[in-house]
Amino acid sequence: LNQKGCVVWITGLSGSGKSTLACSLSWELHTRGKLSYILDGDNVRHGLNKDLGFKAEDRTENIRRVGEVAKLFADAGLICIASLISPYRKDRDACRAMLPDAFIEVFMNMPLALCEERDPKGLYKLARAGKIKGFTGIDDPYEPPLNCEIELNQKDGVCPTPSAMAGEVITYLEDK
Ligand code: GGZ
Repeated sequence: LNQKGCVVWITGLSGSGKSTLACSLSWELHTRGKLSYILDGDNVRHGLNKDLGFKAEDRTENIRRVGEVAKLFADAGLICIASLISPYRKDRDACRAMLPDAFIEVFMNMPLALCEERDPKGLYKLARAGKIKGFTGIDDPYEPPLNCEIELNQKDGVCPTPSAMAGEVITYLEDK
């Protein structure tokens, strides 16, 4: 493999575009001959982490396990793309500590109002109606990164396209 393993950790609210960015990034890497693998919170929760819910300890354990698996992929030389809300700073930092120099934190800094308007699965609506308790951004906290490698946000109220955002990540990886 002509690549060095690493973890691209995408954090942000539900509906902020993490999974879309992960797919776009994986595709762009593929076209450049780079091998990547996506660990998506929503998918991993159907298998490896199906015993976990959304209370704080469960989210922490969810992040810890995905961090460990991501490290294995990175050790194998892949670019592992982890896309999870990962709302708690200490949990993300613990994953970073496992991978010194090979952890790239990407913050999808999209306004709650935008995520809520997109509401692809109708979960915000349910959370506002009190039918889901402890929903991130509504009645559960999201702690933004303080020192992330890449922050993606809207420009003049417009969200960049997934491929433009993937391009920003790739430029960072190439510079490294
Ligand atoms: C946040 C929730 C919740 C609660 C269900 N809070 O946008 P989605 O739907 O497809 O992805 C979200 C997913 C979050 O899983 P993660 O593993 O990324 O979360 S964490 O990092 O916090 O462990 C959302 C859905 O599950 N979902 N209930 N209460 N998101």
